[in-house]
Amino acid sequence: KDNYKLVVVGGGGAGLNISSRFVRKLGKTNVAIIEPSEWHLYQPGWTLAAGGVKNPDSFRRPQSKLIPSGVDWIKAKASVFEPESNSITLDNGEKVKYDYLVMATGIRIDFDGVKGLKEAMANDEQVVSMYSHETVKNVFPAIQRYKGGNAIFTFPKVPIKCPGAPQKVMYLAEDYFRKNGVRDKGDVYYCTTIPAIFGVKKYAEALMEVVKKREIKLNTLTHLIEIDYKNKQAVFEKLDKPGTTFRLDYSLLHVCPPMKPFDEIKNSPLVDETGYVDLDKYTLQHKKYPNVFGIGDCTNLPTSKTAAAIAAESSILATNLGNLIKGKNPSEAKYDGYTSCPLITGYGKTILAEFDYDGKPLETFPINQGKERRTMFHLKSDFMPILYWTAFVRGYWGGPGIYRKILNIFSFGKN
Ligand code: FAD
Ligand code: UQ1
Repeated sequence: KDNYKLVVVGGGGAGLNISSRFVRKLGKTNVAIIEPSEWHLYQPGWTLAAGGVKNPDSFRRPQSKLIPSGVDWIKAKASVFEPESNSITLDNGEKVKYDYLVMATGIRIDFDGVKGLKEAMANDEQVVSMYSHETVKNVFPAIQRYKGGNAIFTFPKVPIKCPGAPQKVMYLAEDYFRKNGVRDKGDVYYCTTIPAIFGVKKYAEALMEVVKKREIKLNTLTHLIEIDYKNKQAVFEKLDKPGTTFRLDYSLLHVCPPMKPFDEIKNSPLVDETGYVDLDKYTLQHKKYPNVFGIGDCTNLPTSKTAAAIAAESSILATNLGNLIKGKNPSEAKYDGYTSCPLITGYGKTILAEFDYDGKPLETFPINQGKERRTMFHLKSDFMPILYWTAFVRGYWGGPGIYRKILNIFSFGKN
């Protein structure tokens, strides 16, 4: 078949959620998903795997079991986009045409983006990164081998997905060091390129309390540029003093690599100057091509890139694109930028950050979520994977918005 009513590019959480919703609206054989890879990765699980809480293999499932029935799986990469003629050329040379297109290709993790990173990870078992299915399994053993010295955790230049994740793994490691009697044998460093521990004031304040209490050394505006594994040193650039670099010895180095759009997307007419799909931030409709929408990490929506954001975006997109297909108003629903980051601060402790485009907290539960809580740790580690596999990828989870409205009837006196 060469023309579909709807083509979805990308079979991550965003693409599966949207194709599930639209096969129900449009019927069998009218929706196709273009996705080259055999496996779907539940990336929010990687923090738990890095902390030794769960087995990483439990976070990977075959796409063949997830792509909704009735949706045609085109197992190829989309290479060239021609939105003027509603056409996509695949990497096998075939063409696919569509009436409507949803872009959901995610963001690329760039292991080549730090000089010496790949060599260091291949040659020094104390240089690790949870940012792929293949490498996440090496993180916890490295944490277990740590016996003292500097344990360094890095945060690259933005944008990245789940901006809380690089510090969640640090808090788990630090907690592990304490529980195993090695915490006083060295220092724990968080080296981040941004000016604060977190981008939202309420949660930044809560996290600064944690950083102080746990005696973590916070280096802001500090950018990892090179790893010299032969000398067991990491090289940083100070962003407030251009041209200044310094070296830190490490005995454990956890790297969050920089991230960027995939080349096929960046080179397409669908993106803005930064290489992300150019959308109206409220309606999720493309700014130039009205029959194109976008969702998730591949977009230029100015919110934190998370699965939680995708859940909220999915119900907005379903309403607006659903309306457009029926000849109704494609701007009916408006996205407020809702996103969420369960900030794990130790084994059994989590601050559940939830906020909108303006960095205003939008908390689901009628309690102060700026506190470390055991309930929120279980929400993240036990409930979220169930919600993800049973409801989110099947297009039955559109974010907690309606529950927030109901639950907050009871939130008298909450700050
Ligand atoms: P992806 O999951 O990256 O999927 C994109 C898909 O598109 C891929 O399958 C890819 O193969 C495909 N693709 C790419 N290019 C092409 C092409 N040219 N043609 C066809 N297909 C293509 N979020 C939370 O909400 N809570 C958390 O606690 C949380 N923790 C996280 C922890 C870590 C360590 C990480 C890495 C992420 C975390 N996230 C969290 C973020 C969340 O995982 C992502 O935001 C989400 O998975 C992105 O989904 P996506 O569908 O946009 O992209
Ligand atoms: C969420 O919806 C989601 O995606 C399914 C996540 O990723 C796994 C999350 O981490 C969070 C916190 C949410 C938001 C859900 C609730 C109940 C607050």
